Formats: sequence, C-alpha cells, structure tokens
Amino acid sequence: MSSDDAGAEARLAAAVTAAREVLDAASFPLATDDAADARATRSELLGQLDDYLLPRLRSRDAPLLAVVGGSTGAGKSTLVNALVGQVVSAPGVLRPTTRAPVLVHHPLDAAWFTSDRVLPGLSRVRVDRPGSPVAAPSDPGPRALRLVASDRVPRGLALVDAPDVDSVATENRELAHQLLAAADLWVFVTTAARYADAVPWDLLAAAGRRRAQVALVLDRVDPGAEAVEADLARLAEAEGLGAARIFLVPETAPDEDGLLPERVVAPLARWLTRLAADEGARRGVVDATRDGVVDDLVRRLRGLAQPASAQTAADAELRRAVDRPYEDAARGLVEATADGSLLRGEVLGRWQELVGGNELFAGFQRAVGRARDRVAAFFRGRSEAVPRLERAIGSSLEGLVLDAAETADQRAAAAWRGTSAGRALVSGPDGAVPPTAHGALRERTAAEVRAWQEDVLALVRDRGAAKRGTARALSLGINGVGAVLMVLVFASTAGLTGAELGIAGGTAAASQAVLSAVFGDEAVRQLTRAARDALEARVRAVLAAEADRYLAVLDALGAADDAGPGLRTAADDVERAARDERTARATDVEPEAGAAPRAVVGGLRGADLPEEEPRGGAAGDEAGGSRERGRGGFWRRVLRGGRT
Ligand SMILES: Nc1nc2c(ncn2[C@@H]2O[C@H](COP(=O)(O)OP(=O)(O)O)[C@@H](O)[C@H]2O)c(=O)[nH]1
Ligand SMILES: [Mg+2]
Repeated sequence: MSSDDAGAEARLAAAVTAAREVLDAASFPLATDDAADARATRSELLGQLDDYLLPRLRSRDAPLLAVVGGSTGAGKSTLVNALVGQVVSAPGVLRPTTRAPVLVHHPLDAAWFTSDRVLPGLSRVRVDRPGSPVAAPSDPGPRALRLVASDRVPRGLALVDAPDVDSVATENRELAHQLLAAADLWVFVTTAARYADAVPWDLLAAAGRRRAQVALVLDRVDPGAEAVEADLARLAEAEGLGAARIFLVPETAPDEDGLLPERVVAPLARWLTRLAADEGARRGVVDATRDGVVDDLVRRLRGLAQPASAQTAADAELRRAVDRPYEDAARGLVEATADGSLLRGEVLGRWQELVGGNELFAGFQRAVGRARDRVAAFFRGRSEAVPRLERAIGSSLEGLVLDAAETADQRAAAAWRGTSAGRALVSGPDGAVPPTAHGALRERTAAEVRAWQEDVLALVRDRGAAKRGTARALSLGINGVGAVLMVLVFASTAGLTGAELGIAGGTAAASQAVLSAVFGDEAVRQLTRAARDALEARVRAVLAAEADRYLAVLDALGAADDAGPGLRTAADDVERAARDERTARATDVEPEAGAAPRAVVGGLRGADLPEEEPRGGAAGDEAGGSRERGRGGFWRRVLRGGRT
C-alpha cells in the first residue's frame, strides 16, 4: 500500500468518524411524522459504524468476517460445524434458541476478536471445549460472542454462526441482523423448501442495494430438486445479487459425531479457504462490501437531513404554542391590574372602609388637603383598615394571576395535543411535561404578590426620604400611603372622563389627590409607573416559571438546533473522501496483485478434497458429492466460468 493510499484511507476514516459524531448528536427526540423511521435509521447506522465500518477502516488487514445467516432451521449451525469439523455450535431442534452466537477463527487471529474492535456491544466468552453441544448453564445469553479458536479455519477468515434472521425472539432476530450488518461476506443459507420466503429476501435485497458481498447456500437439496437452483439464481439476479456465488449442499444425514460428510461442504470449504489465502481476492470482497456500506452511509445521512430539520421546525412550533398563551396571559394581567377591574368586592369594600365610603372620597381629600403632615395622622386613626386593604389587594391579585396561569396552561396543553410531536409530551403516563404543581404555584404567586407590596412600600419610603420633610411626615403612614399607591395603580383609567370613570375614576381622583399632596404630581406619575413595572415583572416571573414546565422539556430534548445542514455536510465530506480513497486505491499497484496465493494456513474441512468433474443435467447426486452451482450457460457467464 502506498503512503498516498494510506493517507486517503485515513482521511476517509476521519470523515466517517466525524459523520458518526454528527449522527450521534441528531437524536430525533420529537415524535414528528418521520421521526420513528429516522430514529431507526440512525440507530442502525450508528450500530453499523461501530460494529463494522470504523473497525474495518482502521484495519483493512483484519480477518474477513463471513457471517452465516439465514432462516430458522435452514442448517446454519450444522453447516458451520461441518466446515470446522467439530460441533462448535449446537444445531437446534427446540426453538427459539437464545444461545450466544459462535465466532470461529484461527488461533493466530484471536487478538482481532478478543478485543472490542468489532461488535463492541457484545461481550466475549472464550469457549475452550467447543464440543459440548448443549447450552451450558453458564451460557452468557445472546448478547455475547462465543469465541472458538480452530486450526481448521484459515488465517484471515472468521466464521460466525448467526441466530435466525426470522427468529420469533426479537432479541435473536435483531442480533442476526446486527451480525449481518457487520459482515464482510454473507454466507446466506436457505433450503429448497424455504428459499422464496419473504423475510430473508427483504434482507438479501437490502444487501444487494448496498452491494454487500453474498454467497448463497442452497442447503439440504433432495435429488431431483436442482431446478430450484435456477429459480434461486433468478431471484438473486432480480434483487441485485447476480454476482452472488451459489453453493448446493445435497441432503445427507449427519454422522454419529453430528457432522455432515466432508464432500457435501467441500466446494464451499474450498472457496472460503482460497478466499482467505488469496490476498487480492480477500481484499476484493472486503473492499466491495465496505464501499457499498460507505455509499449507503452517504445516502442515508442525506436522507436524515430533512427529518432533522423537521425536528427543529417542530421544536420552534411547540415553543410558539407555549409562548403565545403565556404572553397573552401576561398582557391580560397587565391590563386587568390597570383598568379598574380589581376595584371590586373585597378590595373595594376595604378601600371604602379606609377612606370612608364612595360619597366620602371628597371628605377624604378635604381631610388630607394639601397638607402632607396630616396624611400620617389620617392613617394613624385607621391602623386596622390599612392591613385589611393590603390583604384584600394581595388575595385579589393572586386569584387573577392563578386564573391567568390556568388558562395559559390549558391553551398550551391543547396546542401541544394538537401536534404529533407535542402529544407525545403531554398525554399519557409517559408525558414529559409535569402537570401544574398547584400548591407550589399558589405559594410562588403569593410570594411574588407579597414581594410586590414590599416593592411599593420601598418606593414610597425611598421617595419620602428623597424629599425634604416628607420622611418624618410619613413615618407612621408608609403602609397607608403604599396602599393608596397600589389602589392608584389599579385605577389608572387613562383616557376615561366624567361619569364613565365611575368607582375607578373616583378612586383614582381621590388617591391621586392624596399622593400628590404628599409627593407632588410628577413624583406620583413616576411612582405609579415604577409600581406598575414592578408588578408586571413579578407577574411575568410567575408565568415564566409556569411556561418553563413546557420549555424545559424541549430544552432537555435538544431539537432546537437544526442538525440537517451538518448531516448534509458530513455526507458530502464522506463522499469526497471515499472518492479520493477509491482513486488512490485504483492507481496504487498492489505488490500482491498477480502474486501467487500465499500458503494456506489452516483449511476448512473438505477444502483439500479433489474437485469433482462437473456432471451435466439436473440429475440427483445420490452417489454423494456436491455441486457448487448449476451448470447452465447463464451461470457460467455470470460467474465467468470460474469454478474455484
Ligand atoms: N438430515 C439433515 N439434517 C440437517 C441438515 N442440516 C441441518 N439439519 C437438521 O436440521 C435442524 C436444524 O439445523 P440447524 O443447523 O440447527 O439449523 P439453523 O437453525 O439454521 O442453525 C437440526 O435438527 C439439524 O440436525 C442436513 O444437511 N441434513
Ligand atoms: Mg443455529
């Protein structure tokens, strides 16, 4: 390998690593219409990147991983045992078998598989005595690999006996798919009776689309059933697997050791053994599968960009659906606390108690007059009425805020229920938005209202201190003057005149007059504004905390930043790096190319049997022996006549 070649490969590995990070960050947390598909694609891709592509890019020289897959009872385990010459994997009669899959490798290749270089999510168990055909009590369960070292397996090749791709046990099925996604080569086993089943073909078609290298084994073929082979070849061709080798294994009975006769697996044994020995051929298979996975990665990263942007759009829509009602609530409160509507019921009663009734507003004004000294005296005489008014103001305000919060909550929840992304977050036991904590909301509201009343008293005190002579006059009347200021805040009916003003107007006029007597007109205007601003800030604080129940959920999900552009860029980068790497590979003169196959170290059982002469026709082969594939001209052409 030239240094140019190595550099290009390293750059491809870097681009794929970067793409993995982008993909990992885009988690599609919101239940948008396409989220479920996007999540499935993402987790499949992440799995394949970790299990296969990144390890493969980091070590092109790692042994070729041939995964023996197929339907329930197709004969996968029996085939692996026959190739290895010992029962390394128990053939199953009882289903589903939940035993850990077996990986068989040459003893000198052990280091490639004992680490978590490939399939890092699976634990490893070394099986020293693979002869035991039944699941030991210490069976590590399906999320583990049972590693078997065998001299029979050629160096540079490893065989995995995968679970059934159509297992009724989800865990087995998923593991089978995961193992196939991690394979350099699929050895797909099917039978004459089952070869047209839908599940395996869904998988095979997907393999064909991404140009995974596949060998098909038509197992347990009865004499006379060879016509099936042509049909299988047609199916394979139609699914983009025209280049797949087809091996026929005639039906025979296993011997007393549970092994099929050597001769029936000889063609497959020979082919796999030579593949391991021939560096060029091995690389060819490894690279072809890898290139297909890289192209598939680029395609699927691009495919995820749109769903990723849809997440961010949904996030923004959900945020608006919360902001709108809570903003309306805040505005409504600001209005309701200024238009006189608070001057009713208890508040009005207490106010009248303080100032002496509606018709006595004038008397109140007269009593105070323009002499601020008299203000303190006025309130001193009414020391009971002031705190009662304050309490009435406090509880009216609280009620108003709680109502507004309740309405906003209902509107926000309804809006979220109206979208698929939002529904998943508010409905059902798994809903992520916690319901209003009524007790805490009431406490918080009461605290803010109390704090506002403190704000108002502080304003009055500060203003009094700033004005010569006022502080002493106010010393006993701060609470009373503060209460009047609160009332004035509620009654600022700007623009209304005469009879329209009603109670609010009269109240406004009276309180305005009293406060003006103490502070002067301009100061009263400033005080009113400051008190109103303080009220708005406190009301908004309560509402913001409520809205946060919703917004915090979105913040935690993290869909606010659009991952779409990043996914597209990552796809472009991988595509460019892959193109460069392929160019470098094509122009690189492999020293191995054209060289004689290196000496075979290890050889699968049957690999050294002499090749049989082809026998024409579809006649059975009861005499024993097996055929690698049909003899038809079509297959000669497809396979370039290349019997191995
Ligand atoms: N007679 C015969 N039985 C087989 C052959 N291959 C598998 N079996 C039996 O079929 C059943 C399922 O085989 P197994 O290897 O466990 O299939 P797997 O599910 O694909 O691993 C077992 O009872 C095997 O003994 C074969 O070539 N000939
Ligand atoms: Mg099996």
